[in-house]
Amino acid sequence: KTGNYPGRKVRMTEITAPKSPVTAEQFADEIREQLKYTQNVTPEQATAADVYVAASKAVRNHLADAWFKTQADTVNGDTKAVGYLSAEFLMGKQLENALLNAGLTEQFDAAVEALGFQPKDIVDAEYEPGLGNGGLGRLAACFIDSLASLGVPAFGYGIQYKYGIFKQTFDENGKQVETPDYWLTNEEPWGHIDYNRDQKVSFGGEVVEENGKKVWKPAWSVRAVPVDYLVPGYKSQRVNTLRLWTAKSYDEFDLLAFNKSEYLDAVKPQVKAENISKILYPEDSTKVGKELRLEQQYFFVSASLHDAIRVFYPGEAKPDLTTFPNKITFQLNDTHPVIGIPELMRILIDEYDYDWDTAWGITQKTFNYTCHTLLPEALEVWPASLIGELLPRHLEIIKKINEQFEDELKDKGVADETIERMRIYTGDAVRMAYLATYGGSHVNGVAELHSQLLKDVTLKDFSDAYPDKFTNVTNGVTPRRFIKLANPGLSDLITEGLGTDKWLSDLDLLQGLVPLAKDDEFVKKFAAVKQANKHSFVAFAKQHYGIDVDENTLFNTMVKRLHEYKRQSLKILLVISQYAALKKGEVSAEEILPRTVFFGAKAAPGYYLAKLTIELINNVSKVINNDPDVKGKLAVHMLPNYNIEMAQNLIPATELDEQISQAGKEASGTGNMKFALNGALTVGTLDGANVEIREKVGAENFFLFGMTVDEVEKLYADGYDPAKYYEADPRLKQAIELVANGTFSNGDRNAYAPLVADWLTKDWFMALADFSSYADIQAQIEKLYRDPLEWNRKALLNVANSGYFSSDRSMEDYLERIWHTGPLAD
Ligand code: H2P
Repeated sequence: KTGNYPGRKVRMTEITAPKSPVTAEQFADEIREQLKYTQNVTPEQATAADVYVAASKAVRNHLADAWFKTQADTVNGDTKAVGYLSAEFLMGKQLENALLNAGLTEQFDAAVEALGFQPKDIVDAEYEPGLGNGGLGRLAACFIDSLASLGVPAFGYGIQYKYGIFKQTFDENGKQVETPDYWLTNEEPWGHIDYNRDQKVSFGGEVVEENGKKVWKPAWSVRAVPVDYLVPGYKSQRVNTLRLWTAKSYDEFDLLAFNKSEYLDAVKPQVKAENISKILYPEDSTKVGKELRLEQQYFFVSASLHDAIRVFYPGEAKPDLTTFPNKITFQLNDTHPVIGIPELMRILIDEYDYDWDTAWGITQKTFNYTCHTLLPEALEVWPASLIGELLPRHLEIIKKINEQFEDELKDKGVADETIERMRIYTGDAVRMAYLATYGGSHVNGVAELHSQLLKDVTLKDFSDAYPDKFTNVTNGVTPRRFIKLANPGLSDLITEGLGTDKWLSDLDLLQGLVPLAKDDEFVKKFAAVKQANKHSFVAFAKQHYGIDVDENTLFNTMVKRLHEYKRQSLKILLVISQYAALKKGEVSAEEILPRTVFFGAKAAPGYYLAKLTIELINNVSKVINNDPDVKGKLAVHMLPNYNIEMAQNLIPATELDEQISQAGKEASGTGNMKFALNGALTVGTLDGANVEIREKVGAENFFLFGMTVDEVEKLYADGYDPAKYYEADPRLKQAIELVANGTFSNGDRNAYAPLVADWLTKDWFMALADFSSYADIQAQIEKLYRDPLEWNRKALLNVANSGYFSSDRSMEDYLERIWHTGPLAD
């Protein structure tokens, strides 16, 4: 194996797992040792939480040598590394995954049993870190898992937020309540804080000229301290690093102020510095904290770039940084880390004395940009005045980049009015997506359709001027966490069907299940696995949410961040119309198909309509679940605090998955992939990766409805009037009337008035226009569900044909199309 990548498919199934490094007895001793010397409890005193910490540390120790070796090979070898710069890494619980990848699962199970515990209780004792909002952060976590599993040297770089995404509960009125997520209150055994590899990050002040050189004199600095997480590859014997920065103050404590009894003032500098890594920003929230958010972005990016120079040029005072792009390639995960482009320019010019052109050459070669959205408002635009205040030198550099850019466009013969539209810096606005597109080598969208729309619409001018920069990499998910760990029953069945477990590192092998879809016995086994997962979820739901779920109903799920474009409101309107039909006796006894509908979604705290939608779902759920007329026929649950743990339990139990965003709005979706891989059928629109999923699994195994992108555009152009759709479909009219007349608000007609008004007069994402086709397709869904063998055959074909959606494949595509690197030599 060599590190020369181009064109080479990376497969590591031929690498055999390391021989189990310890026996169960030895592993139990290692846990005992950790209990004794680091937890300071006897095995008799130990609680599940103690054993969790001890076992985690024991596993971490097992990974240490592979981690050191990977680091050494990364620095000494000639394989370019990948730096994944991301404001979010939504990792999920670590222990089980680390055990799997270290090959220690069986030893662990036996060891903790020998200590008198149930393995599940130990695994459950872990507190899930919530350092991400949704798909974007989870994608980053899948990607670093895949890179390590492929043996590609990589660093994840981000922020160790003290508080991750808020914890969500609902009050007695069904409103979302946000409480801080104190994930670090207990001992966290995975992150190692490394005070000796800190970086200084500065802000504010002014730029002066000294001997003909620009010199930035910052006003204040914070200390960026790395917290290292191990990222073990599955059977690759490689362990990469996730380095999350935490902010500390250089002036911990002002003794003078303290001695004057100004106790609060004494800790002010500390608070100011530590605020930077205090909290993860909920996406799409209002303008609050813009300044702090920019501080966060610059903080982690500046620290990471300096860290990479430290790692790759150890001890060199005058490193030859023209080789930097051969050492590491940085992926900008959305616009959040884009300030890295002017920062690398500043480092090269101000700190290492390179001239502008050389610095620009290095910078452009170093960065690539992934866009994750089609909503213009989600592409960050910073006020230049704010950048000027916080990062005055960077603003100068951005200005100059923009000048150079405009000159370049003129040279290319681009028309003036086009250049006007493309400006990176205009008025008081700095457009980070434009800066990223110009400042890096490649730009990619995250599904075929999305990448096409980026080229045709969102970044059209750029794609016209720089067609070669644009490419697509369709997202993927890691089969280790989302099949093997989440769905052990299905994993065993797949292995049985294929006669090998190699599919876990080569997911295309799932294709081998296609012929088995013709084998009724196998399909029945598959159905039995689903039923067992439903059964387990019933217990999970009882334990975690205190709800009773009937496992003999269709499990129908919609879980994702709450956003109008994702159209949770379309789903709840359908549920209401189904409820109304049942109430009115419009559905004959034979036609009734008992369903349980699960929602899981967090709304950004400042997003009013999203929060009102949650409240509505909760209250619809209350009314339906307490109505004896529909008992056993329809149930609705809004599960609180959707997170990775819930996903791992709910997805394998789901039979029907909802991917119903307005066409042209969901960049990709990754939940859709997880559901298909776990044998759910999808009802969805032609949006994001749904398009490719449908192509792979076959149109006949996917419930398609709704307008296409072109139809949506045409309707916007013709003038969209949602009220027309309301009048035209009595099912829709009835559903909206029930919301408006107070059925779900104890008669209060005002409770949902803003939602109703929005539906009837605006409905920007056209839920009403798609309602009829969505409601119509339900008959088809229900008909198929009545034939369990056929339903499960199709579900199995979804599994068999979704191997493409492995994040290993996504990584291979990035390696080939963007990063031009590959695995470390053995
Ligand atoms: C976002 C997009 C998804 C995409 C994901 C990863 C921002 O996730 O909207 O379509 O799959 O990034 O590329 P989310 O909506 O879950 O926050």
